[in-house]
Amino acid sequence: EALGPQEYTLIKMPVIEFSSSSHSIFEAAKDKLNGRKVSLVAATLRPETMYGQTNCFVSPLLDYGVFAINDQEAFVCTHRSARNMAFQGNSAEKGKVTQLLEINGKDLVGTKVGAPFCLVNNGEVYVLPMESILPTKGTGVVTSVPSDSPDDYATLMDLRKKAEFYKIDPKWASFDPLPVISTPTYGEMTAPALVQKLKINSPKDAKQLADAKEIAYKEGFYNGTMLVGEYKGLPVQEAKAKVRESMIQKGGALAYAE
Ligand code: A2H
Repeated sequence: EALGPQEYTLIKMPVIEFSSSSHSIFEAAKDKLNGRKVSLVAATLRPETMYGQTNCFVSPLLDYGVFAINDQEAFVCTHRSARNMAFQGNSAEKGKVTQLLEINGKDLVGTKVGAPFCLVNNGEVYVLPMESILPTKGTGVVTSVPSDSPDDYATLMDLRKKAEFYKIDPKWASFDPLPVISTPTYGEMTAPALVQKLKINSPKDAKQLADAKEIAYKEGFYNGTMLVGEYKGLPVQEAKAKVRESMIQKGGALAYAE
């Protein structure tokens, strides 16, 4: 665990089409939303991997709020993170949190969102369930990059295997990992290589996944080279801050610390 504040990047994923259950919930709250554009916001430590997003995750075990950010926009995230954002300059009045409605993660599953910078399926991906999401960090929304995150890869493969059990449409989990970063030891698919090497069979293999996560993070950051995007060919160490800055500049991302 880091001792100082963690510098996250919030990735803003505007809703393109609500799942049928969230559609009814948002329809019923039309007056409160008052025309605001709704986005899911995910906290990431690896903004340079966003080119390879294949989906987005929420926890079916958590309740989320829909918070008014201003007159035009509303964010879907945990109350805790909305409060943090309000103290970090993302609200009209410092510290003021305006919750418009509440929605369970389960109801968001199947929603189609736009993932800025994502090179998969023209930047349109689906919300899927991830039970290991903690309520105590980030926004409770996670962007999924199975090429570089062992947790994301293991969860995506499990969802594909048990689509019926998880009550998901197989189409939502159908986008394959995309090479984003090349590392000398693991090639162009660091997370799948580590999941195989450490014999990880499911998202419940917590110990091996923690090890894989640590290795993937270090390998990607210290030895990785960008394969795609604006900073293709650059070492990840140099590209990371530049990608982040560019994403923030273009309005698809926000700085966030906790
Ligand atoms: B990362 P740290 Cl490609 N619960 O983003 C569980 N995990 C969460 C979370 C929550 N509430 N909020 C964020 N996260 C994930 C990309 C990524 C991430 C890659 C590789 C590794 C990686 C795509 N998913 O994280 O405990 C988010 O996933 C491994 C460090 O605060 C976020 O960055 O250090 C990371 O965990 C934050 O974890």
